[in-house]
Parts: sequence; C-alpha cells; structure tokens
Amino acid sequence: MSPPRLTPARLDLVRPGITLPAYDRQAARIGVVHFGPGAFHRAHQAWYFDEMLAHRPDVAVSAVSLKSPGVREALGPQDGLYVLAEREAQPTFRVIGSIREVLTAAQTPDAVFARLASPEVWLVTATVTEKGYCLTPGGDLDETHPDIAYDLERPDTPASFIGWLVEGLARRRAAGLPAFTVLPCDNLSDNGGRLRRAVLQFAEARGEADLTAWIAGEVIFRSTMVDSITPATDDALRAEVAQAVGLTDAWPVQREGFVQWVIEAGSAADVLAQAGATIAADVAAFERAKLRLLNGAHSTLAYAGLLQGCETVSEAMADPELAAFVEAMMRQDIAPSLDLEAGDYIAGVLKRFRNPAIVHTLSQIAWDGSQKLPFRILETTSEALATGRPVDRLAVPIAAWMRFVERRTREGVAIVDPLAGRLAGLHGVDAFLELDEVFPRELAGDARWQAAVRKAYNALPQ
Ligand code: CS2
Repeated sequence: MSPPRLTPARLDLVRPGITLPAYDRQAARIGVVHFGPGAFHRAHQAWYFDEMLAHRPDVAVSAVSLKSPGVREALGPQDGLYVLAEREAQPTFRVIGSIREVLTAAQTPDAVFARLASPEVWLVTATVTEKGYCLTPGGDLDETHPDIAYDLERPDTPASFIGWLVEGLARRRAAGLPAFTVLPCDNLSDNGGRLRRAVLQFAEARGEADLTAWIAGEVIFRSTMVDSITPATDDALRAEVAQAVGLTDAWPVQREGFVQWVIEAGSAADVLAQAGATIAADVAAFERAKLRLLNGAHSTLAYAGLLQGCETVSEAMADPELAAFVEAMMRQDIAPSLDLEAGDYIAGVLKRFRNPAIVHTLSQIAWDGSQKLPFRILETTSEALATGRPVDRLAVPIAAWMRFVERRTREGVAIVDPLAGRLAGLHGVDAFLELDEVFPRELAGDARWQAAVRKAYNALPQ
C-alpha cells in the first residue's frame, strides 16, 4: 500500500532526515511567474526560490503551464509541494515549497493575466525549451509559426509564451504598473537578447507602437545560464521517494548535486545572489562554455551512443572509444572557440557525466535535435571554419543525428522534434543539408564541412 499523499497538513509525517521548507509558507507571497514548470524548473529555479524564501517572502512562484494540465493535476492536490531528490553517492531528499500556485494557461487564462498584472509580481522566468521562443534561424520572431500567427490574430487568448508575455505586459502597462524583469532559463545563446527581440517584434506586429516603445524602455530582459543534470521522473523515483519520505508524491523530480545559475547583472534579479546564483556582467562567456562543452558533448553522446546501443550517458561514457572521442572534441575543437581556460571545467563536466548515481537516458537528450544542434554544435562549427580550425570531429554529432533520425524512421519509432514530420521523409546527407531551419546556408554550402559530414556519415552504423 502506498503512503498518504504529500500535502501541507501531512508534513509532520515526513521521515527524519528529509529537509522541509525553512520558512513560513503561509507568509510567502507570489512575486514570480514561471512559464514551463517541468522537471528542470522544479529541480533548478524553484530550488533557488526555495532557498531565497528563507531571506524574503516575496519570491514564491506561480507556475504556469501553457497547455498541458499535467503539472497542475499532479501538484494542485499537493498545494504545490513536491520532493527533490539529489543524487550523489548518498541520495538526499528535500520538500520544496516555493511553488504556491499551479495554473494551466489554456484553462484559466484570467488567473494568469491577473498574476502578470499583479503589483506584487516583479519577476517572470521561463523554461519553455528552444522551440518555445518561436524564432527563425536568423533569430527573428517566426511570424509564420502557427501559435504566433494565431496570437497575432487574437492577442487576448494567447497560445505561445511570447503571446502571453506581451499581452501580460500590455495589461500591466494599462494598469499603470511598473514592468517586471524577465529571465529566460533555456539553453539558447544570448537567451535574454533573443527573447527581447522576439517580444518587441511581436508587439510591433500587433501594430502597437506605444506598447512596443514602453517594452523597449521599461522591461529589463537578462540572459541567464542554467545548469544541472536532471533526468526525467520515472516510477522508480516515485517509489523511492514514497519509501524515503513516507508520503506519496505524484511528481517528484531528481537532479545531480551540482547546480548553477548565472544571471546577467543589472536587474531586480541581482538579489538572487543571496540564494547562491552568480550575478555576472558578462554572462555570454558562461553560456558559451556550458552550451558548447556540456550540451554539445551531451548531444554527441546521445546520437553516437544510441547508434551503438547505449541507453544512458554513464553507459556511453563507459565506452572507452566514445569517451575519448568526446573528450578530444571538447578539448581540441570546442575549447579553442572559448575565450577562457576550459581544462578544469571540461574535467568537471566529464566527471558529472560519469556520476553512477544518475541514470540519464540518451533518448531524453536526443529530443528536439533540430532545435538544439544549432546552439550546441553548429555555432562552434561556423566559427571553426571561419578561423581555419578543423571540423572533422564536430561533424560527427551532426552525421550521427542524421543516422539516428533515419534509423528511428526505419524502425517506425516517432521522433520527438517540432520538425518530426519533415525529418521522417529525409534520407542521406544532402537531403538533411537542405533543412534551412537547422543549417545556415553558408554552412550548408561549405565544401570542407560537407566533406567532413559525409565522411562521418559513411563511417557510422546505419
Ligand atoms: C541535456 C540538458 O536534455 C538535454 O538536451 O543536454 O538538459 C542538460 O542536461 C542540461 O542542460 C544540464 O544543465
């Protein structure tokens, strides 16, 4: 029989040794609206807000899913409480209390607008994944994206994150309230700059010059680098949490012990330093290092590892050839693209990949390759070509992705990717290189790189 459900009233049943919220939850006030409260948000930013609540009460979170009711159904009955498992040699468990409201925007839009136009809200954060920014490869707002096209027709009932943000800001301005600060927390280079540009282009496309000018002048967007390896929740975690904590949690989350949030300085969010965030004048250097080294290596292990039958990151790292390849790529091909001494950082990342307590499936990382690879591998590749550095190793994850897509299609397994429909029809390097959503034209036409991709493709298993 499973133990009773996790709720505030039952916290006194929690087993000894489990960390509980170290503040008065009733006194906490919602000052943050977060879009996309999936496992990563709850393992990362919500943990920082939980730390922060010990210092000040106005950082509780209203967690907003755009369409899917899953998080609200799981956490609503738990009054937002959930368990975070930290996986190092000995796992530790902590009940996180920073989420004070869980909303599904499509179902209760007025509640979301009320939060966005609340005088108490001072910060909006987001983990909506790369595709949630609705950008063209050149970094403009994709006005042909179905959700954006819909939101431009009907701005009062948005579907996209951008649409919600702009309509929320419009209502805030109409109410005479000051703007909030916006912190995107997804793995895109210059995420703050990209989001600002998309928001301004959207406001302009709505035909509202005053609103556009107000956003341009008043709303502070800051780039952030987020890092913590967060394997998806599975039934084994649910069972382990029930046993260790003594209560049933419908959706616990897990991550490694390492956690990092680097926030570009110069906004109200600077106070998050009190919770352990790093406030930095130049966040781009952190972003580039993390995206190219950690995420680039992750995607390489994912596609190359899956092709040779591995299932998890630590399994792929146990393959001496694959591990040596990834390390050489990091040290010799990616590190030279960074303006810093990356040796210790690389050693640290490789150690994290080997953490035996983390079961991180390669297929989770393989999702959304068309969205991830441009930031993780292709930016480094274009720079390498421009400066005459080698691109042979950097071509391998791209060729492995092509082989991976072809294999899944052949096996009749659906690909998780916004371009899945198009990808399923592709065969051979040339067909993939025509995807201009993924490959910048200049890169796709580069003979040196094309040759490297073909060579890698031919050497990889089908
Ligand atoms: C991973 C990331 O799923 C993926 O694509 O590469 O989620 C990675 O684990 C995080 O960015 C680590 O901070």
